[in-house]
Amino acid sequence: MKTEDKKLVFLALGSNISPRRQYISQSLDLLKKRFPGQFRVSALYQTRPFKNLQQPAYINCVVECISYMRPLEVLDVIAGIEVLIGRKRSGVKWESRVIDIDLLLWGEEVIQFPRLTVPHHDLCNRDFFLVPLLELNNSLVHPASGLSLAGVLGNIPEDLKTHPEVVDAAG
Ligand code: A4P
Ligand code: MG
Repeated sequence: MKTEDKKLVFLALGSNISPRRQYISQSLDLLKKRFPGQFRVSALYQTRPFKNLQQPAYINCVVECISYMRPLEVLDVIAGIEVLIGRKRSGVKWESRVIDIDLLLWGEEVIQFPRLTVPHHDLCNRDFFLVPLLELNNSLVHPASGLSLAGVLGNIPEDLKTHPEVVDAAG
């Protein structure tokens, strides 16, 4: 294994089907097994559905971990975990989901494959990604634009805000 294959990556998790915390926690356990070593998890945030769609509220969080895999291997790993947790895709865009795991950042790289775009294509519009991401590291910059993600968060328009609130232990 070459040291240049070692990357600091950020993954986002979201669930809006009950029991949301259980699906998140099971996904985190499975991710931890696939990404041994450094593994930091943000608080869990309750968020309103993005773009005010008529769907249940989400729980979102972000994980910082080390990957020794290639980006497309990581995509396959997270898709496999989604299936293990019970995600079924009906093909409907933005349907409710037991778990969605997205790859937000891959070190400071910009990656473009037919089935993978990193940074996540909508990172700059989604406070439910940015708030937990910045909780873990508030000096992150967007690898493509060089803009500070804290500044990007401050520019999200009102109609896209999901108002993340930390969920307490009982939530
Ligand atoms: N793909 C490309 N780039 C990536 C990446 N960086 N990370 C491809 C993960 N996947 C990536 O994703 C479709 C395909 O995107 C994958 O097969 C992969 O090859 P998917 O998970 O199958 O479909 P999806 O997640 O349902 O995509 P969709 O419908 O565009 O949903 P979004 O955009 O992910 O949004 N509101 C709140 N508050 N919190 C949420 O977490 N999530 C969504 C889902 C909507 N509203 C939300 C939340
Ligand atoms: Mg996804």
